Amino acid sequence: MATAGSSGPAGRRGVRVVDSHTEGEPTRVVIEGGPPVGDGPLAARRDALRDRYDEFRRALLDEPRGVEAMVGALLGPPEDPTHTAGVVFFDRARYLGMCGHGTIGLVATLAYLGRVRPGPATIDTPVGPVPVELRPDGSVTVWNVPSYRSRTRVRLDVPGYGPIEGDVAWGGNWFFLVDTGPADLRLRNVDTLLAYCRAIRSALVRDGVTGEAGEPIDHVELSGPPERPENHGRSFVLTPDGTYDRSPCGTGTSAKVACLVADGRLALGAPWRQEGILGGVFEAVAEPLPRGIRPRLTGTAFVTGESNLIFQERDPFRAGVGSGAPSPKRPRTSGGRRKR
Ligand code: PYC
Repeated sequence: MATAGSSGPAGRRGVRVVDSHTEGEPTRVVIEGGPPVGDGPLAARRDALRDRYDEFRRALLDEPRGVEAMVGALLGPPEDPTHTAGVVFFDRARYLGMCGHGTIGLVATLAYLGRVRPGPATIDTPVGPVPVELRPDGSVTVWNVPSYRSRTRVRLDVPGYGPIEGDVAWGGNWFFLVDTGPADLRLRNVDTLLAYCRAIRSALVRDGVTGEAGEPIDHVELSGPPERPENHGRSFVLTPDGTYDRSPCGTGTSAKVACLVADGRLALGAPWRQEGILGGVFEAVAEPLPRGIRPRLTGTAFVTGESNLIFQERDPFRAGVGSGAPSPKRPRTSGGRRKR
C-alpha cells in the first residue's frame, strides 16, 4: 500500500491518530505517519492525497480500523506560518472542502495534545483559513468560510416521492436543503430519511443540478422543528459516503443559516441553535459579508482515543474493507495456490 507508516523497523511503525466525537460525529486526526503530501497550499496537499495516496483514506476510515460516518483529518503545518495548523478533511467517499464538526474535533484534539490553549487560533483548509477559538469551558467556536445560497426553490421530481423544492447553498460543502420529508427527524426514522435523501441526491445528478462551477452537491439536508424549546431547528444530513451526520453538521448549519438570512427569517447577529439527529446542538450566528454571511459556529467535542494504527504488509485487508475498496490481494505461495 502506497502509504506512509506501513514500513519501518520490523514493520512496527504505524500511523498515530487521535479520535474524537463532536456531538456524536466521529473525527480521526492523523498526527504522525501520514502520507508525504508536503507543506504547500492545502488544496495541493488535498490533491496529492487524492491522486497519489487515496488508499490511505480508505485504510484509515473503512473497517476494520474505522467506523461508519467517521471523518478523517490529515494534520500538517499551516500554509501561512502565522497560523496554527493545516488540515485536509475526507470521509469514506471523498475529500471535504471544510468540515465543521471535524474542525471542532481537531481543535479539541490539539488541546488534548497541548498544542493549543484557550484563546484564538487559525486552521488552514483547502477552502481557506478558518479562525477558531478554544473557550475556557472546552467548547470551540469556528468562523466558517463565507456561506451563501446560490439557487432558490429548485424544483425536483424525486421518483417515489413526487415533486419537491429545495435550495442550493454553500457552507464549505455544497448542500441541497429541503424543508419537507417523509418522516419526523428522529433517530427511529433514519432508514426512511436516508432513502429519501439518497433519492434526492440521485435526482440532482439526473437533472444536472450542481453547485457553482458544476461542483457536485454531495450533501442533502432536511430541516424540521426542534425537539427542545430552547433550540430553533433540527437537521438530518446525508453525507457524501451515503450515511448521515450524527452531529447537526457544521457546514450544513452554515448553509441553513445562509438561507434563513437570505429569506429574512433570521437576523444578522441572532443565534440559531440547530439540533442534530441525536439531539446535539451547534449554535450559529451570522456575520454580514458582501455576498452571503460568515457563520460563527460553536460546539463541543470530546477525545475518545489515541492509537497507533498498524498496516502489516501481509494483511490482505490492510487497505480496508467497504466503500468500494478493491478485493484483497492475497499473498500467493510459490505454487500459485492461495495462502489461507
Ligand atoms: O460538520 O461540516 C460538518 C460535516 C460535514 C460532513 C460531516 N460533517
